Order: sequence, then structure tokens, then C-alpha cells
Amino acid sequence: MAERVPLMVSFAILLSVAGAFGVDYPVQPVPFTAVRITGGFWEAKQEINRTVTVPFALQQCEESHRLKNFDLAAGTMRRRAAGEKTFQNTPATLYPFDDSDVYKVIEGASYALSTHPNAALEQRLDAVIARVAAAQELDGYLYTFRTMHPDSPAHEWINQKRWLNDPTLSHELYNLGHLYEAAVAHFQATGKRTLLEVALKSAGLLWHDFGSGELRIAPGHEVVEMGLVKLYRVTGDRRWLQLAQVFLDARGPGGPEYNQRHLRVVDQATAVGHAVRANYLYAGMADVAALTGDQRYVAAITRISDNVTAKKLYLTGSVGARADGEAYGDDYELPNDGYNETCAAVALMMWNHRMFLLTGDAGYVDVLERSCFNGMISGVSLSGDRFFYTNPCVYDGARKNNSGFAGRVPWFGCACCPPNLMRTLAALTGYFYAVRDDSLYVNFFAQSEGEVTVAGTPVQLVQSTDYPWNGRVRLTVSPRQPKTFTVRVRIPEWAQGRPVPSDLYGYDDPRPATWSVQVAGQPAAPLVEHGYATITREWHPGDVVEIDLPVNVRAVHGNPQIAATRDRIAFERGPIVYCVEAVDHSFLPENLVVSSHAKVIAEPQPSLLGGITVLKIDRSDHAEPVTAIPYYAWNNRGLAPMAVWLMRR
Ligand code: FUB
Ligand code: ZN
Repeated sequence: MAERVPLMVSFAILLSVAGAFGVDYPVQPVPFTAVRITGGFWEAKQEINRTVTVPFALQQCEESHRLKNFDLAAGTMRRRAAGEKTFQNTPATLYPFDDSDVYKVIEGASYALSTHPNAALEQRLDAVIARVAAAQELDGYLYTFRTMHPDSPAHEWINQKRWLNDPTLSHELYNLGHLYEAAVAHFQATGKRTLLEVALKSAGLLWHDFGSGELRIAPGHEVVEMGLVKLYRVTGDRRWLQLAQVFLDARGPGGPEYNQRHLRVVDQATAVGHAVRANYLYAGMADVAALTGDQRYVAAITRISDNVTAKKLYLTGSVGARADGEAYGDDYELPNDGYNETCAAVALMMWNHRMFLLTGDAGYVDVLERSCFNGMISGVSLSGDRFFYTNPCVYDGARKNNSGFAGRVPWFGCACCPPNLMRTLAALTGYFYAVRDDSLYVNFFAQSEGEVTVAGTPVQLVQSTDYPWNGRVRLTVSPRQPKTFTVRVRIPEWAQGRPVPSDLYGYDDPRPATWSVQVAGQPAAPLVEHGYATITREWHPGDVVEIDLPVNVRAVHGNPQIAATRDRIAFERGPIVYCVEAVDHSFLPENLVVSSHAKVIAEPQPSLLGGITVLKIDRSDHAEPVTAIPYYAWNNRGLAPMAVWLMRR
């Protein structure tokens, strides 16, 4: 098997052949609407998301009064227009960024509408959008906390003047970033321009206020950059792309690390500060780099990504170790009780996906997959209506670490995570495939059907698999007519003998799994390039690629520089990280001693926790083996201690 080329080198190689960089991503994602999940692991999760989480989140926006804030803002404008010059309302919720939750819920619900048209849901969104639109000021300004209470700041984070406190905490631009993403999602789902017009009016105001470059405001919480890029993509209006760049270039030097204003973005080299902000920034830089061709952004985010993958990533694919500032820690600062906000995992997925689109390197998708199966979906209960804000690797059974609560809860005062998860799951199939020229990238393994265009030819793709419980995947490739192109099948890093593309974690037995690929019934010996098994041939309708990625149980150790994992052992199987939960045992999981050579058996349990494979870890000195469950499924059977990293003997 070919060695993976280091990321910087691979990017340089790619640039020499990628004509499209500067026009868009060299690798183009296949939209989520072109791929349908037809069974298996993700079908259950996506169905719960669509049928439970989406309506639940809409209801929470109502009950928590986030929607009422829009009514209050509209009410103030109405009463003042009618002559009550001093009338104002008091916000009905705690935070000026609460508007953003409504936008994220609209976005996620719109994705669900795209895949499953639903007249009742569409009407419900129409009503929500009408309330949002009514809260927009005449010149396009939209920020309910100010509009409902215009004469003096309604919150200590807000300045009397628009935008001035955005570099610190007002979140005016953060809310708008989520508005723009929602507007594009809603327009694409329904063809309706209702929310899109609100977004465009708002963006017009940004252009008026920031387009000249005179007012230099670095967004205190990034995301407006990605939102503006989406507006650009849907309208073709270059002002929105320019604005995204204006906001990127307004950062640093000399500000706080907390929100990545310490250096100019092109000079940044490590992931610092608030993890969600940071990951949204890096994802936004990738977007702007792809569309403008500015390689300085690419160089910076490649350095930063290398720093995360080599020194700041949890085994579960989570990031943001520190509760203080919800921030990235120092290198190797990865305590087992780390903070690991769900949104940070979502944002890491977005960023890694974009790194893949820039480079065509599977290492980024390996990280994305790890976050997806572990530290991201751990954020939602199997029932779809209870959430984690934090995702630690150890829990004592009592600590109120989940935004002030012990265990999963229905909603939060600061409710960024639930709708972030919801929108991610609703559009998950957008991560499955990608295309570049005459290459098709197969990134996710999941029971599904999709339609893509490769080398100008429509190709139907059908995957049949029980992944992640079983690593056998049958991919049927059916071009409309015989056509030569390359299928690039990701061979995950875990199948090649390493959990992640760095030395941050290792397998006790680092030998690669004996993975194999067969094409049309014949064993293939594909070259592995940038982490992909490459198969170039003339494809005929119904050709079958059989991929076998043996999901052996692997004992994992941490890099010796991670204090928290010294003398500890964790277990994985395929992309799934396991944990031990005290529901299955009477002892404290973190004190559990397991031999490095323990025999471990994987046992499918279709009726446990939505259908999982458990691990039975033998302890020679005890009659009963230890049961380990997938990390993502913990705390679905009540509050109990849990640990990913066990003591090693
Ligand atoms: O600041 C808005 C959101 O609230 C952040 O993304 C989360 O980390 C939480 O602090
Ligand atoms: Zn969050």
C-alpha cells in the first residue's frame, strides 16, 4: 500500500493540476439531496432526527420564548411607528444570540423538507419565517435584542451603537451567519424567497456598513463568513464573497486569543481559543480560499489542522478541552473530563470536510468520520429529544457538567448544540460522496442510494452494508452508459493501522487490517493514493465493488505526552470508540483494570440501545467479562459513571 503523502505536500501536488482552485473547491461535494439513506445505522438516526428532533426543536423555540423575541422586536417597531416614541420591550430570553437557534432550527427543518416534503412542516416554517421577517428593521438590520429595546442596551454585551460590540460579545454578525445559512437552506428546499429576501436585505446592510472597509469589525463569533459564502453561491453576487473576506481580514493582530483575534488569520498556526468560534473561522477561511484562490488562507488552515490532528483531538473526534472559555487547550492538553462541546464537533466536521474538498486527502475525512460516529452523535439521546452540550471521556455519575445539569436534558438556556446537531444529521448524506473531474470519491459507508455525475455521465450508486458494525460494503456503480472513470474508495486510517492521521493515538497492534477490494467479482490490488483505493476502469451498469474493511477490535494507547491517557487503554472497533458504563457493572469504570492482552469479543446485541455491537472484555481474574458499549450511546439508561479510558495492566 502506498504511503500517505504529508498534507502540505499533497496540497502542492494538487494545486499543480487543479484548475478549479480560485473558482471553487477542486473537489466538489455531491449534495445531500442526491443521496438517500435506505437502511442501517444512519436510517434510524435520521428518522428520529426528522420525526422527533425537528418538531421538538421548533416547539422548544416557542416554549423557551426565542420566537417571542421576534414578536417583541416587531411589536416595538409597530408601537413606535404608531406614535409611542419611548415604547420598548424587554427580551424574553437570556442571550442576544438566542435568535441564532431559531435560524438553525429553520435550516435543519428545511433540510428535512428537502428529503421528505411535508406540507404541515412547510407551513409551520412559513409562520416562523413571517415572525422573523416582521422583526427586521427597515434598513435590513435584524437583531431582536436591540430592536425591541432600542434606546438603551438590553444586555451588557450590547453597545448603544450597532456592531461596535460585535468583536466582543454582541453576536450581531453571528446571528446573521446562521440566518444566511437558514435562508439558503429554506430557499433550496422550497423555492420560496421569503427568508432569502430577509437575508439579502440584511446582507445589503452589511455591504453598506462594511463594504468600503472603513468600519473594521472582526466578528467576535465567527460564522457570518460561511453564511455569506452560501449567499454568494446561491445568488452569484460577489459582494457577499467580498464581505466574507473583509470579515476574515479584519482579524488581528493584537486581540484576544479567545476569539482568534490575536494574529491576522493568515499568520495563525495553532488552534486556540473558543473551539466553536475557531472551527467556524477555519471553515470560513477554506470557503473563501477555494473561491478566491488565496493560498495564504490554505497554508494557515493546513498548519492549524495539522496542529489539531496531532495534538488537540480527542479519540472521540471531539475538540475543545477547556470549560474555561469553551476553548482548545494547549498541545496534548486532553483531560478525560474535557469539555468537548457538541457544536465544536459539528464545526470540526464542517472544517475537515472543507479541507478534504481543498486537497482530496482522506485523512480529513477520517477525522470527520471519527467526530461523526462518536463525539457528535453522543450529543443527542437515542430518543432524539435529550441533549449533551459537553461530551467528556469520563463521568463520575453525578457532576453537573452538562451546562449545569447532570445527564442529558431537553434543552439549554444556551441552546446552540441541539439545533446544530439536528441540522447536521438532516443533511448528513452531503458528506458521503464527492467528485473531481473523472474521479468519484466514496467517503462514507452507509446503506444508501445516490445519483452523481462523473466525467459528464450520470452514475447511480447503491451501497449495501451494515457499517459500522460490519465493514463489508457492496457498492453498485451504474453509469448510464459504459464510461471510464476512477472510483476512489476511502480506506479509513483505522483500517490502515492508526486511529488518526498523526501519532496522537496508536493501536497496540499497529498492523493494518487485511482490507480488500474486489471489482466485478475479481480481487483488485488498487493503489492507495491520499488514503483512497483507486480503481480506474470502464464501468458498466451494475458493476459491483466489494470493499471489506475488517472491523477488528483494537486496543488504543495515547501519545505519551497526553497525561490523561498514560497507563490507560481504550477500545475501538471500526470507527466506533467504546466506553464502559456503570449501568453494566457495579464498579467505577475509570478504575477498571484491563490487561493489554485481554481477549475481547464483539457481540451484536440488536435489542440493546437501538441495536449495537458490544465488546466483552475478558478479565482473567474475574468470572464476568467487562461490557463496553459505543461511546455515543452512553447515558441512555439513566445517570451512571462512564469511562472511555480504562486502567491498563
Ligand atoms: O456564543 C454562541 C454559542 O454559545 C457558542 O457557539 C457556544 O460555544 C456557546 O457559548
Ligand atoms: Zn453548542
